[in-house]
Amino acid sequence: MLLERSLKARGNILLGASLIAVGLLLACRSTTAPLQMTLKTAPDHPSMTKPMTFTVHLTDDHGQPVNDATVNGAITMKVMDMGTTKLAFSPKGNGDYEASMKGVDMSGPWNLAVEVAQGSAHAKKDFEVTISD
Ligand SMILES: [Cu+2]
Repeated sequence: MLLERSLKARGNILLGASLIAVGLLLACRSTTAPLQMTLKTAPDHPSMTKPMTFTVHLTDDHGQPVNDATVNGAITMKVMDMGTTKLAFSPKGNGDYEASMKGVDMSGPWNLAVEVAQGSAHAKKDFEVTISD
C-alpha cells in the first residue's frame, strides 16, 4: 500500500514536471514567435521521383503578410539519418516564399524545418511532409 502510494506520488511529480516543461516551451514560443507560418506543398502529394515545390506563407501577429523575411528550410528523413538538404526560400509576394526540390532519395515521412528571420523576430516550425514512391 505504502509502496503503491509513493509510486503514485512519483508519477504525479513527473506529470507535474512535464506539464511545467510544456508550459515553458509554449511560453517561450509565443514570446519569440510573433510570426506565423503555414506550408503548402505542390503537388499536394509529392512523389520522390518528381519535382516538388514548398510554399511558406508568413504573417505577423495581426495576420498581415510579411514580405521582407529571410526564410530557410532543412529537410531530413524522420525515420533514419539520410543527411540534411537545405532549402533557400525566395520571396514571391503576399507573404509567400517558395523553394523547390528535384526529388528525394526515399519515400516516407520527411521533416521540413523552416526558420524565419525578420529583423529581431525569429520563428521556427517543423512540418511533416509525406513523400510517396
Ligand atoms: Cu530513408
